[in-house]
Amino acid sequence: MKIVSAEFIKSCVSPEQFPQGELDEIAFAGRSNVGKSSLINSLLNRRDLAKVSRTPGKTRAVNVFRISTSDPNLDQFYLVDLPGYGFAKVSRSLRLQWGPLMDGYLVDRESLRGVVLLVDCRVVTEQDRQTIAWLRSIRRTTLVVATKVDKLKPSERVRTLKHTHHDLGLAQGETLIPYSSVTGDGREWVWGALRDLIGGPHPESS
Ligand SMILES: Nc1nc2c(ncn2[C@@H]2O[C@H](COP(=O)(O)OP(=O)(O)OP(=O)(O)O)[C@@H](O)[C@H]2O)c(=O)[nH]1
Ligand SMILES: [Mg+2]
Repeated sequence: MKIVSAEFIKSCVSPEQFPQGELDEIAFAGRSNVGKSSLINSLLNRRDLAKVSRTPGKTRAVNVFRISTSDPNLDQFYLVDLPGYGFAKVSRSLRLQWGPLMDGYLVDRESLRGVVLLVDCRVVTEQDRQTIAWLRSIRRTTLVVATKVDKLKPSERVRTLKHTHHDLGLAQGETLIPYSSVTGDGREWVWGALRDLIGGPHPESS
């Protein structure tokens, strides 16, 4: 599959700014600094389409990208880079702005086909667990991805991922996709899952 085009559409700080919803979309959520923007770039083979930073809290708005591929099942869709959660250094007023925007988006957005929730492969936080539980409660299809697996020694990889899977409270059959934006590990797996979400039956038509 080829990425035919990937372009930044807009940065939204309030719901009226979200695109009309004429295309299916997939959103990327997770703790600040976990690697959401990096994963989007890695999926698209682009170096800095989504802005990456070592300083947590880089992505502060809902950033929308329009993608088209050579895969007829995927065709055109939006990828949405969400601001991270759990970052204490942003001002209180900014945090108050983020919360409702994110909640509203994830609850109400009709064209949203699924959420990719990123967690650090080595560290699970209470907020990660709460976010998974909340996404479940609002019946959002969620794909959980463990990032930065390049930081694991091959000898500890299986054990650490098992531990992370358990810490997140995932059921036995639920997948935790290992990913590295540095090596591209997990890229095909995630694309396969996105293809199923976007190309699969839509809730309103099933
Ligand atoms: N080793 C390694 N580093 C990574 C990986 N993914 C991201 N990083 C690094 O982690 C830092 C944060 O990456 P971002 O992609 O900006 O993280 P983010 O989740 O978008 O962060 P916010 O926008 O602040 O919410 C950067 O220094 C990246 O280079 C990975 O797979 N492996
Ligand atoms: Mg980001």
